Amino acid sequence: MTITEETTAAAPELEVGKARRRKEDERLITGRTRWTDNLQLTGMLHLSMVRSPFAHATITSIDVSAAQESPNVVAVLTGQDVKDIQGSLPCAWPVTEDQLAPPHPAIAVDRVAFAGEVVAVVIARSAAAARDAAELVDVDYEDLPAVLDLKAAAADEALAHPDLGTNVSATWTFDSAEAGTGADVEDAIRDAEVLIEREYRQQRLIPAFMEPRSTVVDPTGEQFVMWSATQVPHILRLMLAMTLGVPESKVRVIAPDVGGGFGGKLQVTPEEVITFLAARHTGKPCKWTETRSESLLAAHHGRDQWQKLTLAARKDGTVTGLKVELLADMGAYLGLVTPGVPILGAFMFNAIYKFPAYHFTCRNIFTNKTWTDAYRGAGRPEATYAIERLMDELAVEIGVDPLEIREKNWIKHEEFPFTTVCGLEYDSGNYEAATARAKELFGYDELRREQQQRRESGDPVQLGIGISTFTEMCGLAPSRVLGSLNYGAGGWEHASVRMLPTGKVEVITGSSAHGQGHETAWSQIVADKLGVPFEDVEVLHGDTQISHKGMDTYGSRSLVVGGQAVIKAAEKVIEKAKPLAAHQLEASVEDLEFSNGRFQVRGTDSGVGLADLALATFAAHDLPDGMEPSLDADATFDPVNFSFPHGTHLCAMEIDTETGASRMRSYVCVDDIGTVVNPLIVEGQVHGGLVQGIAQALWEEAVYDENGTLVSGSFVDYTLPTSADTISFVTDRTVSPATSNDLGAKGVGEAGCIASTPAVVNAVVDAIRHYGVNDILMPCTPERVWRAIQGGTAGG
Ligand code: MCN
Repeated sequence: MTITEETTAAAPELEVGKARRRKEDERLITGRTRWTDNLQLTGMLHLSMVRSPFAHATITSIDVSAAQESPNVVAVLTGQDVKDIQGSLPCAWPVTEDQLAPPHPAIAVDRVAFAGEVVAVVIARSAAAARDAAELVDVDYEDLPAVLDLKAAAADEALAHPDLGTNVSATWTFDSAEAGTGADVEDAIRDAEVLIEREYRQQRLIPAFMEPRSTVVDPTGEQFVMWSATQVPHILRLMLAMTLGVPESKVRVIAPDVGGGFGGKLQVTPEEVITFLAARHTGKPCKWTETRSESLLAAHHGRDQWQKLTLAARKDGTVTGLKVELLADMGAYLGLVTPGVPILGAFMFNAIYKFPAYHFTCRNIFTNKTWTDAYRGAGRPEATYAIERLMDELAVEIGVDPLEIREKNWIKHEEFPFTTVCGLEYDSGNYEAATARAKELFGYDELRREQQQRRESGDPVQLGIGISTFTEMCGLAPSRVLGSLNYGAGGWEHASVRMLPTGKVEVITGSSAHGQGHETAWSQIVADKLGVPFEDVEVLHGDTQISHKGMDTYGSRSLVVGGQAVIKAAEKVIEKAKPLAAHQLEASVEDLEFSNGRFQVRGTDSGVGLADLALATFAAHDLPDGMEPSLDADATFDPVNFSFPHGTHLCAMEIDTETGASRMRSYVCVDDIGTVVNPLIVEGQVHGGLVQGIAQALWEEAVYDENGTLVSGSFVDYTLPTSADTISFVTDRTVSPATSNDLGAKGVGEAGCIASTPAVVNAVVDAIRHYGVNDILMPCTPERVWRAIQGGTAGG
């Protein structure tokens, strides 16, 4: 899809639908912005963390004397020094009543549970001095048995936290028969004519955001002011207050421009707490910025699951049930939403299909590795991968085209709204339309013919076609649903819209964009709603003092929840202005209509603009009795449902069977995200998501050695793709409007990432299935593919 500002306005008079270039890009692209690490405050001190090289060890002694005497060092703090004040880092999602969780001190006190855990912090007058002195901190460790392998950990072969007595943090189940949302899966398995049993692995991934984490805390005023490269300034403020016992009113958190997060900055990090403690200890502003190696090692990781799956079906391809047994690697600690990530996936294994029986069990397991938490899609890519891989396997088993098997089982267009076997109500969708369009753009039938020819001629380069007809639940989330899942916070979002005396508009949003372009999209929404020029809208966010309420940005929630809050606030502004307009026009409010920024007396040419009313409100000389002199309004919106974007992704992969090398030949995706506010932003979101999902399929993996050392600790070994590794994607959209917000929009921030991984792996497997291959472990490296061809195994 080629999108330009000029050509794509669906309705040129409206802002929503226009491919506006992002307001924020000029400052971001030219560097004329302030990242946290650019901040220089008078007398500022710098921190360097001393980290454990051991995966599991007792700290027998720490000698900080040499570091303390090093030039320009102000202080060195160990866990012992702060053990009474550092609290335990928060986990906001106890998924079960009896969930086990070890205390999680920001600085380890007497034991470390993963390589990279902070054992001391050096505070110095320069970053270089801090780094040099950190080298001089002398820590003695006594090695403890470390448990690194997820299956070994699940069997308690060694304990990540001996005091807990087990590595199992929690076991969470959902059963459709018990929940009353469907039939009994054991019956479905017993009666199955076809059973597909598979075990898939979700490798460990690293969010690898562009801007490393950075935090500055200034304790010198009336408040502690924290700047942090975070996705969640509001949640961070609350959690800091709760963890450290500081009143919330004494903490202000500012997320300036943030260079990406992908879930990796949805966290209250040890380093943020330590920077806070250091500032409190020294009474001086303190800064910590991580190196890229620290980021890969110690910022939370994502995915890392084993999935055991049993799919029951009839011979005609009708799926009758699915049983999912997960092992999910928590790593060493529970971060903000660690235990909830696999649980989010629980509701998505049925995807777009309407089978009647479903059982899900997840065991959350501790290991001595960096803890896992949200990474783009969080739970939903894992589920989508499993079901979309299984649908291919079922198609092969009964000998039909994989698109046909999907069509047989998916929810038909006329069946919406549809309540799934998990009890979710999908409000809208059209899988037929998206698939038909994708097939056409892809040239599905021709590619299948070519595939056949290559097979028959024994071409060393084989062609595979991969399909992913995905959906996902996003727009986190109705607060009641979050409550029913034990999540510790709501899913609402807050917004304020302020008419300034000059007629310009200030929008304050509780969402906290870190690359998603909310300033532009919110301006488009408000421009339409209030009838003001796009350029006249200023969007403020990411500062708890300015946007005092908010739930921040993750779970592709900002447009469908935060954007809707903005709409509600703008509507309130219009309602507030109406009596003043009536007063000025000497008409009754019932006779007024509002459009294009003006109140008009129906059937006359008498009217007044919102800008004039804003000035009149400011002067307040002649307001109707009882009207407050303000055209500002607040709204807090709690959605009634998630939004359910979907799409059909088709991928063609060429595999050199002699070397195992793969080449992407084409990738087509037709996504349905309801109404689109800004097609250009959406295109960027889809592209970015696709690349991340494809990277999981082909390139990325966090690898530990047998001692628990992160081997893929730099970008040499953690192989992030570059633009040279990807191809031009063909994108298009269908539109089934959502019913849970006025725009009819569905989230898009994670869609590409959720959909693309199974499309690519399905294509790789499809290309070499005739060699007896039915799975390849991700990432499907040339070596794994080659081994699979040789041995017909998953390619180890
Ligand atoms: N949008 C639109 N029309 C729609 C849906 C969305 O125009 N129908 C626009 C929105 O207005 C917004 C953008 O697309 O500008 C993304 O919207 P949304 O789907 O609501 O997602 P969020 O803004 O809540 O962003 C979160 C999402 C997540 S969960 C991850 S992870 C992710 C992602 O966004 N991380 C990102 N995209 C990212 N993009 C960048 N550059 N950096 C990250 O860290």
